[in-house]
Parts: sequence; C-alpha cells; structure tokens
Amino acid sequence: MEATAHVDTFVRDALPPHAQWPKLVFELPELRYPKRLNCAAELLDRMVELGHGERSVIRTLVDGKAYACTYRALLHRANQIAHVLTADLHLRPGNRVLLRAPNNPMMAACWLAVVKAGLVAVPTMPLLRATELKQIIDKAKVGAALCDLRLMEEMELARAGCREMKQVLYFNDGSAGSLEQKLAHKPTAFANVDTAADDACMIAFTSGTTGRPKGTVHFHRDVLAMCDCFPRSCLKPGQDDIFCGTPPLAFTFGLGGLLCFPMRFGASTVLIEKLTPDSLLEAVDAFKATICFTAPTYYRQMAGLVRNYKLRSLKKCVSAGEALPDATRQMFKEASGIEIIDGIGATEMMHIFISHTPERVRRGATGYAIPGYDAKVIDDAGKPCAPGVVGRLAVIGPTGCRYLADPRQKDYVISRGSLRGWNLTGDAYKMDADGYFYYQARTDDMIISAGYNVAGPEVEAALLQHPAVAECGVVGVPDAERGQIVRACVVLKQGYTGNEPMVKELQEFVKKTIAPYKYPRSVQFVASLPRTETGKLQRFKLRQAG
Ligand code: 3UK
Repeated sequence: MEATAHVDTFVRDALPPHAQWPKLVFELPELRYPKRLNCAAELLDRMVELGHGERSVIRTLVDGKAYACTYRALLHRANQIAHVLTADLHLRPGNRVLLRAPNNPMMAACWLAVVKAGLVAVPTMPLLRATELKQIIDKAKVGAALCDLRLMEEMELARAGCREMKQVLYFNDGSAGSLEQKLAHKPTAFANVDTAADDACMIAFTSGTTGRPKGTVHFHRDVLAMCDCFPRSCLKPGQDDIFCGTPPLAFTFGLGGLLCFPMRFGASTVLIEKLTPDSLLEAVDAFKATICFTAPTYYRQMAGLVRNYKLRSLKKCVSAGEALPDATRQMFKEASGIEIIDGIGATEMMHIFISHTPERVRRGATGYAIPGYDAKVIDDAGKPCAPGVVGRLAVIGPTGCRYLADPRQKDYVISRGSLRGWNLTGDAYKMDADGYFYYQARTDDMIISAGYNVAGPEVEAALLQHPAVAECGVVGVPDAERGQIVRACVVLKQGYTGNEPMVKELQEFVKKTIAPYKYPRSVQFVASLPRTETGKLQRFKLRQAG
C-alpha cells in the first residue's frame, strides 16, 4: 500500500486480513488512477479548475422556490466546513465523522468537506434510531458528528450512550454554536489533504435487515471507480444533465446517483428531502430533470401517475435496490416511453456492476457485467454453472468488499481456489448463453416447498401481471407437511376486493403464467408492504406476520 495520509490509522488497522481482500482489476484505461488522490478534490476543486465554477451543481427547493448553487459556491462552502472540522473540532486525518441529514445541500457539502480534510465519512440514513446509531458509532469509533437540526433527538439519545462521541455540530440551524455560524468567518480556500488512493474516505453501513450492521470501507479510488464505470458505459450523462431521485445520500446508490455521478460529469443534481412518487414527478417537471434514480416500487407507482405530468425533460431512468419486475418495466415504458435501466449494485461493491444500456435491454434480465467488471454464476463447489442453471453470483472489478473488523468478510470474499478474491453478493442468479444475468432471489430467501425450489421474486413477477395487483411480496412460511409453502401478500388496486374468489383467481393466474407448483397456496391481502428507507421489501417481516 501507498504511504497513508492518516494520522489516526484505526480504519486501516481494522481492515480484513490481506488473504481475505477482494482482488481488484483496473484494466480499463479510465480506471488507472494515480497513487495519490483525494476524490472530493477530483469531484469539486478539479471541476472548478476545468471551468465549471459558475455552473449549477446542486438544485433544491427553498420555501417552495427553486434555488441552485454553483460549483464555486459549493467549493467555498465545503472548504469552510473543512476548516471547522480541523480548526474548531481539532479532527486529524483518519478520524471518523458521522453524517446525518435528509438529502439536502448541506449534507452534500459536509460529505465533501469531510473527505477533503482526509477524514472518514460515516453517513447514516435519516430514519435510524438511537440504538442503531449507537452500534455504528461504537463499531467505527466515531468521535464527531455533523447532523441536521431536525434529526437532533435520536442523535442526542445516541450520544448520551456513547462515550466515544465527543462533539456534535448541528446544521440547517442559524443559532449560536451551529455549523453555519462557525463556518461563516472561515476562509473559502482549503488545502486538501493529500491522501493515498487507497486511504479510506468512507465507511458505508449496510442496510441489512438481520444481524448487526456491517461497515464497508471504501477508499478514495473506489469513489472515482464507481463514477467511471456504470455512468460511463450505461448511463452516459453529459454536463447539461439534471439528476433527480429518491435514494438517501447515506446509501451508496444515492451518493453515486445524486452527488458523485453528476459532479464527475460537470452536471447538476436536484436534492429534495422527502419525495413520494407524486412529488418526484413534480420535481422532475419543476427542475426539468433529465435523469431519475429510484427503486422499482417507485417506478410502479409512478407509471400510474405519469399522465398527470408533462415530463418532457426526462430521458433516462435507473432502477436498483431490488429486482425490477418485467411487468413494472413494461408499465412504465407504456406510460412514459422510457426504457428503464436496471442495475444491481451493493454497498459492499459501492455501486452497480451488472446493468445495460436502454438499447441493449433484455426482458427479465438485470443486464450483463458492465465494462470494468466480470461476473459468473457458480455452484456450491465454486465451479461455473452452465447457461440457464441457477447458482450463486460472483463478481470482480475495480471495487470490492472490505468489512471493518468483521468475521463475515470470509462469507463475502472467496479466499481459496481459482476464484480467490471474487465477491459473493448473496444472490441466486442464472446466466444465458449471451452473458445476460437473471435474478432469482437472495440465496437465503429461496423457498423450498415439498422439495421444489421456488424463487419469491418469480412468483411476484407473475402476480404483478394481474390487473388487480398493485404490489406484492412472496415468501416461504413454515408448513408441517411441505416444510414451507409459498405465501403471497398482496396489495390490491383501488376498486378490487380481497375475498375468496380473488384468492382463487390469483392462484389460477399464477398457475397459468409460471410452473403450476410455484403458485401461492396462501394469499393474504394487506394494505401496504413493509419496506426499508431504500425501497427494499422487508421479507422477514412478511414471514413473521401471522
Ligand atoms: C439487491 C438487486 C436485483 C441484491 C445498491 C445500487 O441495493 C444496493 O445495495 P445494498 O447493499 O443491497 C444489495 C443487494 O440488493 N439488489 C440491488 N439491486 C438489485 N437485486 N436486481 C437489482 N437491480 O440482493 C444485492 O445483493 O442495500 C444498489 C447501487 C448501490 C447499492 N448500494
């Protein structure tokens, strides 16, 4: 490794043992990075040097009115915050800083400031509670936090239980002692810390549904690699694009799609704190957004609302976080004329590694391994499966999994044999002869009923083709006779009634659409489905519910 710029080497010391590191490949010319690199300087200072200073970078609503901030204004703001971090909070390179806010300009400026100062950002989802925050603070030994004033309550509860957390500054707050007040008199220039390309700049915690959260360590180089892979080969943005969408900046899907990608290309991003399918469409219209990032459930709901909006500006839509059912893809295309770009990414891998351009879409497939990455479907012995055979997804590329001091590292990165250094995402996939990958289920979500393997998402995809079904989730529930049976939890569209004839109709519909043995023996009608902040269905909650 290159000489670190970190004075506090806690993160470097808590990286996995070398034998368990992912193997990285940098074959594409655009991925050959210098040994010393500060990714925030590349995304911000360098873009101003290249002449983007007076162009808009962040757009938002202030009291209902559109407002835009330029690259130069963002640079000045981030530099001032960096001075507060070093001069007032006395933080030293390598120290961790918790970040907590909805998607807004200050959250973006704070992330950039932390990274410019050679500190390690620990972004957290706005909805996390004190117990979850405390686990993260303890695990990453976080000593300082920058937090939106409106998220103060849980922050203070967490802080009270953590001796480690010594300093918290609040922002979006004009009062004495706030971050805004402290930065106001700081210089607008800052000497970025000259970090190594493989110094950590961020710990992203997984939005895991079970077990203790895992911290994934990402280097300065990884942030640029995510910008130089999926966007360059699949999304192809230009400097006039306006990005918009829902994923939190604390989720790497959102950090890339709503901050780093637009900045890498000199484009701009719309940051709005709370978005519903309706208000997202409104924002697209109001800001003339051209690119949208969100989860499949949003596209499904937006398909029904699109006709209320003009949407003339919108050109490209990216879906990730969970499988995009083909029915949703077709519904959205009929309503908007846009072919959604699906992509699978993971917090461990930083961003998307299998995807496609709109022209190269294949129905039912997530896509192909994007340039820079390679992917295989393997069996339990680690051998590649024949086309069409379901197995475990393994991937390799310029980014890979490094858990912060966690024995689960050996479950994600293969440490033996010919695929040593490849990442196992925990997904069951199959590949066709042309190298397109078809999502089946999470490997631990496969339903085994009377000896048959059933993938919940396949049954969901079938049900979603029925005109009465708004949304659904399919899980396995214990059954004395069959081990497990397939249960569908269904949200019906308005005007349909969840009664016995409807149960029968949905069951018959599934039997006609896919192999009959996969039909849901149990159908429950529910008002809504439990989802995470990132739009993922919480299957464990469906399994637990009666
Ligand atoms: C699932 C998908 C099918 C899959 C993420 C884009 O979701 C992201 O990261 P997470 O760590 O979850 C990773 C897991 O989510 N998944 C994500 N996308 C798809 N399954 N089709 C998809 N298109 O199980 C994966 O292993 O929360 C997504 C970019 C950055 C991300 N962090």
